[in-house]
Amino acid sequence: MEQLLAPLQWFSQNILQQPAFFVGLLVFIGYLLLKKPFHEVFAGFVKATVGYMILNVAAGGLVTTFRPILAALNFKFNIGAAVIDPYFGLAAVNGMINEKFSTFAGLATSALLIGFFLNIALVALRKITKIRTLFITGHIMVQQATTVSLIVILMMSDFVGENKGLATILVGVVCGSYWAVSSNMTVEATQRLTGGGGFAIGHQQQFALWFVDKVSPKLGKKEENLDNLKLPEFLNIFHDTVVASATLMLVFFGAILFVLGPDVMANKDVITSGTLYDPTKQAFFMYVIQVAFTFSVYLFILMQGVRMFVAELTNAFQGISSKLLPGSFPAVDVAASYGFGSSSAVLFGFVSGLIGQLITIVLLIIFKNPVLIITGFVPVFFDNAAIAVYADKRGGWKAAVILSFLSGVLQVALGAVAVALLSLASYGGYHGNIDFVIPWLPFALTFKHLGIAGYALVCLFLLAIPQLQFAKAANKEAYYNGEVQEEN
Ligand code: ASC
Repeated sequence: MEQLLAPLQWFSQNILQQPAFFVGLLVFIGYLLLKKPFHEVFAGFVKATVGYMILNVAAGGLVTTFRPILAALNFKFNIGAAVIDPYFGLAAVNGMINEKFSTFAGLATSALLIGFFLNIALVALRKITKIRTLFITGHIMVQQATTVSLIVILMMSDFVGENKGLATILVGVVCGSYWAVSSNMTVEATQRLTGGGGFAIGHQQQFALWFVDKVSPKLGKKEENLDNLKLPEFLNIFHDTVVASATLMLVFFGAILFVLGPDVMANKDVITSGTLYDPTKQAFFMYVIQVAFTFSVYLFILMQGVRMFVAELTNAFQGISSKLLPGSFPAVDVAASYGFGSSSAVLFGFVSGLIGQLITIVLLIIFKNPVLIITGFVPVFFDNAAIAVYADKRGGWKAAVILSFLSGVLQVALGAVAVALLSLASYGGYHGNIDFVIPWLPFALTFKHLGIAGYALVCLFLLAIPQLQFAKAANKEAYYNGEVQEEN
């Protein structure tokens, strides 16, 4: 038995718990299955692994830059702060698991594998399950499996105890069901948007996109779309993600740092890690700009790393799914949809989502919420851009503005609830994407109050959704091949 377990343990420790090598290995296997020449298999493995390592370096940089601000906020106002962004969330959850629940370290990657295979099985059985989509966005799956790990460990602690195997299965099954079902919900909307593009969305806002596709026609007219609207020229600078994120960081962290002041930021007893402000070397004003821009530097590096391994992983997964599951829809990164909308929809979504977030943050401060919520770049940009693109297509600019604004409000208000529920304030972040407030916040509460029965209920709820979609579809054949239907 020992001998049998040793290789498994080696594999778990060296590969499964090291996402960089795990992702590299997936690409390696995918390319082998695709019968690519060996030098391409090798190159794919290197790009995926190094890309992931770059992501790790950048995530570490974000945390070290943010930690002094967290410590200072805590010292001066006795409040925590959380950036609602999946990378800050990832770092926060990993920090908490390593510190408080070390038995469960590395759970997410094994759970990811279970979830991925469950998704494959659900598509293979699509005549019964009615699921047509395979979620192949690897970096998103890592983030989501990690957040869900914490939800399961904390909310179901009575049932799970210290049992890592059990927790891994619970996380894997609910993630796999969510990946399969939520991406399947985006087929019709995405086919309509792209004119039969043949893909679905596997990202962080599938429930929102389904909702947007349903309600947008009631909010406005699709003829009055954003293409016909002129935007002020200066807004164009925000098309560049570096400019957009650096400006955003400057506004947020600049304001916070000025409120904290030079004395606290130079206090050695408060700032025990990260960069301390040194008044003899630098003006405080310049220190503030430097810190704010440093966030944007790490975000840029991070996106670069993500881009490297996502490109490889998507090719590899797509290869696997087209071999194993012909006729299924790959569920890909939401950015794939942007090119099919009005050219200014992305920017419009970002701006109205940001306004929604800012107003809600101010309200939380006025009402003395114990945690300061800070806008993160990824949800406010990618979620709300996607919402505006889909909404504009079906209900014009009015639907785009209303729905991305609403999403910004919910991201902050319910994000604050999630931070409190999961005690993440002292770790500095929460996932923040719109699906990680709805449906995941109600899911977490169901786990908390009903335990394993609640867990079963959530899985059943998820698996019932494609059945309802199928029952409602007028043309059953079109349901399977995703023919564009004007209304449903
Ligand atoms: C996310 C996330 C990213 C971006 C990227 C958008 O949610 O974690 O890195 O969105 O996938 O293309």
